[in-house]
Amino acid sequence: MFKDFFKYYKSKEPPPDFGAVIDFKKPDYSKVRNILPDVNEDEGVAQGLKPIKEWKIYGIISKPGLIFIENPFTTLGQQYWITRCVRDYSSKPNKTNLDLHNLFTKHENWWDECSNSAERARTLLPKLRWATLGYHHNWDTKEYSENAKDSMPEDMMKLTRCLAKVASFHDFKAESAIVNYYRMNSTLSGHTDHSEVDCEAPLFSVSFGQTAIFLIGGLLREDPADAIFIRSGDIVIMSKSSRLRYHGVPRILAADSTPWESESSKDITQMKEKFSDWDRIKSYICESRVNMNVRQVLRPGQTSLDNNSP
Ligand SMILES: O=C(O)CCC(=O)C(=O)O
Repeated sequence: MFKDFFKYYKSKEPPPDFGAVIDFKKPDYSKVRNILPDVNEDEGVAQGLKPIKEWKIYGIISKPGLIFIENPFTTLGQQYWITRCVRDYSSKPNKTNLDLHNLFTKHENWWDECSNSAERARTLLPKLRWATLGYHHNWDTKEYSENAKDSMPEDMMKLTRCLAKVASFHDFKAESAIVNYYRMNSTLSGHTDHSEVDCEAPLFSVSFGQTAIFLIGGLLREDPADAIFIRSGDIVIMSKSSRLRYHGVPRILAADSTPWESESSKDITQMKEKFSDWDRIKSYICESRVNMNVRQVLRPGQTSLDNNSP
């Protein structure tokens, strides 16, 4: 049962044995296989990605349609996307879990408030749990609506279009995203993502910061699950017969490397010029994980939720 695996990996006392967790840094070819990219040319490659010929792409043999790309981002790319998630995607017009609590005036937002006062940061930083973008996911009804929709960020659309092409999905369009924010004690319980009209289109899950144990089960709660280490920059694509599998995050672990840290002083200068608050964002990510979960909502050619054709 999915929940037994969840409980096992969540447990602090006794701690779990991580020996069975799939680790793409040390691929076990009895369980995983290599996948070749569908496109090789880097023309139009999205912001912050290494040349495609350097990417390592895997599938899990028992989970057809589940694709894993091991961190294809450059150091500057990691810094760029971490900054977008922490500073930008957490603010308006996006919705967050903090909206209901009336914590800010019209002109305030979570990141600015955390940056302005160390005192306020202590209580506010851990409170952000999610932001929704594009078609806003409604957590109660689990339905999207034309009345709760904002534009998607161009950079996120471009990034996922590029990832989709590499994985042979040539007409993917990002129309909705959830950005998940995890602290070291956060979890995300088992669920399936089935609110989209088009559940044939793949779902892209891009993570940065601390490491997660990600559980991927079957189509039913009763099915067993595999555990995977997801590190900063790693991408999971859920497609085809894996699009509707149960999944969740029972545990966050301290990262064993920090691929968002620049080694060259040229990079550090470039980053400081681009993002003046990188030092604060870096402190946040040293004790957090962020995950961009990007979906297509409509069928290809469909222009609105109110119009079901074609
Ligand atoms: O954080 C993750 O890796 C998974 C997030 C997720 O499953 C979701 O947003 O539906």
